[in-house]
Amino acid sequence: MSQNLRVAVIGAGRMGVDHIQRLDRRIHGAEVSAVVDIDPDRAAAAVAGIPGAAAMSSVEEALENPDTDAVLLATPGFLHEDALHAILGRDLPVLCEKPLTPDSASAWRVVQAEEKLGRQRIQVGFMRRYDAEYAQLQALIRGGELGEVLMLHHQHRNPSTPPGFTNEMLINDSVVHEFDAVRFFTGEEIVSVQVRTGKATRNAPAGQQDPQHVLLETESGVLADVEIYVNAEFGYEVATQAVFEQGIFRIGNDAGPYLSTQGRWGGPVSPGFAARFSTAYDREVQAWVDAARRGGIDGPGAWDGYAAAACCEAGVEAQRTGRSVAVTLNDKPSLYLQA
Ligand code: ISE
Repeated sequence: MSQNLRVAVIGAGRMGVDHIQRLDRRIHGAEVSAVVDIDPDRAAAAVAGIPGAAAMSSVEEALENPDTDAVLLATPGFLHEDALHAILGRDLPVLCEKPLTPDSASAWRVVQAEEKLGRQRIQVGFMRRYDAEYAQLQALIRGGELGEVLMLHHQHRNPSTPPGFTNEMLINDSVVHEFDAVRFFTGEEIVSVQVRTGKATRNAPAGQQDPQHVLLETESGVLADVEIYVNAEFGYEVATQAVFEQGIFRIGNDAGPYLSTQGRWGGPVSPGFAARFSTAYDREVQAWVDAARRGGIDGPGAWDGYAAAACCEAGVEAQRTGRSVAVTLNDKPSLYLQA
């Protein structure tokens, strides 16, 4: 493809706007051709200043537009399934913000539709895979220089939660990243999830038990524990400590620059995920654009979205029952076996 990839962005909320600015200002080989939002003012505001970009109010309108080469789907997850089937129906590449869909049954229907199409058109927005340190840890695990990885300790801390953030969303919206990270690091499926709750912060809104402790096990028996703490107040911190046979590897702790002054030393903590992962998001979207121009994907696909949805389902049941819950997956279709 010699011309730019013309991208219709669906959803002009927080992530949609972030991606629109990224596509417009930092990504090579792509341009925003349309923005869809049910709120016409939001769509109009999002295209203001982007030459040639049209504001639209429905997915169908964007898909019928001859100027749409690809779609970036950034609506809430419950709207993804219908949009993904329509996009696959047009055989267009799509970068779908996480989650693929909110539950494993609908995610599986999407996997089946893509399998029927016969090529991978869906890339899922698990941006942590594009973070340089995440990639280093994956390479270390796969390369075996420190022997086998035995355990993973994850900390996922957010300063606060937006209104309406339910107890289940600690799993579905936040720990979903750890499910994907553990699968990415180890190359294995997660076989069980357990959730424990203990002493809670007084800073959580009513109905939310925060923090929570999530324990996962992979196929080969790697144990991963996750501290999910979404009202931590001090800032945004996402880190992993990997325990190997011959060493420990730590990623994600803000590693400077450190300043020493007035008898103290230290440095800033990220305020939120947009800042913490801004480079990873840029790399993710650039990789998708480059791959879409060649007719493929370059990153997590529909199978990964489906597996994460199954883990979330097990996680929410584990949260509710206090039991260890098995993750059950359908057989992996051949389309995804090399991926
Ligand atoms: C949010 O939706 C994200 O995806 C962030 O990466 C995560 O840290 C946060 O907990 C979620 O609510």
